[in-house]
Amino acid sequence: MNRVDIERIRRDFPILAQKINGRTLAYLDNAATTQKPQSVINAVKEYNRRFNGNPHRGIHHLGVEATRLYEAARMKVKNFINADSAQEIIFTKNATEALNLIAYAYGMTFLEPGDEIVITISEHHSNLVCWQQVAKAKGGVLKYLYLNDDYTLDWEEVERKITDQTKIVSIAQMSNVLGTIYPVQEIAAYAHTKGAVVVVDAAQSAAHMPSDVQVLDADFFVFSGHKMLGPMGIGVLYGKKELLEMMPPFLFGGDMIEYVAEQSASFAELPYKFEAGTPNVEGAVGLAAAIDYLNQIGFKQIQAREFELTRYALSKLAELPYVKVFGPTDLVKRGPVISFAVDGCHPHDTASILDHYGVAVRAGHHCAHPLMQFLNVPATSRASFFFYNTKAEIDDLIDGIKQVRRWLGYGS
Ligand code: C6P
Repeated sequence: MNRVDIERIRRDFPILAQKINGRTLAYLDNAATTQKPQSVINAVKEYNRRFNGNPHRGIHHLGVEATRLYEAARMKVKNFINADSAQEIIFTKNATEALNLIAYAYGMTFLEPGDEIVITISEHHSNLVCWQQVAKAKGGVLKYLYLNDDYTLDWEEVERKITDQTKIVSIAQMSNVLGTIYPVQEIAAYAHTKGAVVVVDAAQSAAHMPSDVQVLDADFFVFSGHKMLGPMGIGVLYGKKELLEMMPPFLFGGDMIEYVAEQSASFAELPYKFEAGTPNVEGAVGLAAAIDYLNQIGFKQIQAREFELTRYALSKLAELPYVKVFGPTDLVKRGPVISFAVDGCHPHDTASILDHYGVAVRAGHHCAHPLMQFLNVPATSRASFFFYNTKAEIDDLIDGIKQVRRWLGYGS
């Protein structure tokens, strides 16, 4: 991607051109949520202007159009992750709801006392607390894969923790704190030899690398639209058909039933069995437009650009002796998420002073308390990039960090 390309791309994202505190925004909080291109904004607007209706119910024109667009979005998601069938694509509110759906409908149904669930110590609370609940309710055991000093996973740890007792392995493909990319394909292959099902939390990875659920052999795969250029309030649960068919519904109500009698009900076929109530059609339409945009740029370009931005940021941060980075230095093992600490500065002070300079980063525990305990820090600051970011924005981050030190009374 050359300079002309990136300028053209940035023009697609109107929000990036604005000034914050008198300075051009450097939006480096893409792991929290990504910005939307004009095509996504337009798709949602157009849907509401011309096509809004309640899908799967209306005989009238708008109901039919809403159904057509909603199902077209499902097909687009199916192709995006190379699922075998659109029946395996369930729309949810977000990755969190998708993980809860698996925990309730699969975990609470099929786990037995003594069964084990394995996750990594870096999991987001959305992929952690629900498994704690399942383990508690069913008398199971929640086990953690701990990390090496370089913030990656040791294969011996995988072999030690995933055993014949393991029934569920649930792992983020990319850590939202460390940026570590975990070898989920290899872990899935190993977990399957032990008879476990494998859940891949792709909330952080879906926008940054190609997804192929068949190559990964993931049993479940979840992500959120808003972290991949789409709207908030729409997410995806992929599940292998035979597993989804075994599972009871998670929510009950309209659209998920086949027939209801006074004392009993039968349930709709997949995917509708898991989509109770009026769905977020405008969200699905926006997500479809986001997938079009990502495909048009292509993951080859996205990955090459993010690799270069991450390499540049890590090398610049390494020049600051008072900055510690939490995450792999090996660029092949990580994505564009960099957590760091500035010596002598609380992460919240760092983030709010950076905001003063127009640099948006996140600070806090990043919904990963057990990881913070493992790292022995209360919180970190975090910069996260997307293909529309520039080296100039990373320079703003570095200059901003130098200002943070000055504001807090350090020479440099
Ligand atoms: N992480 C972050 O700033 P939702 O909120 O459902 O869209 O995504 C939940 C989630 C699940 N797994 C991972 C790995 C995540 O990073 C997230 C969301 C955001 O890191 C918000 S806390």
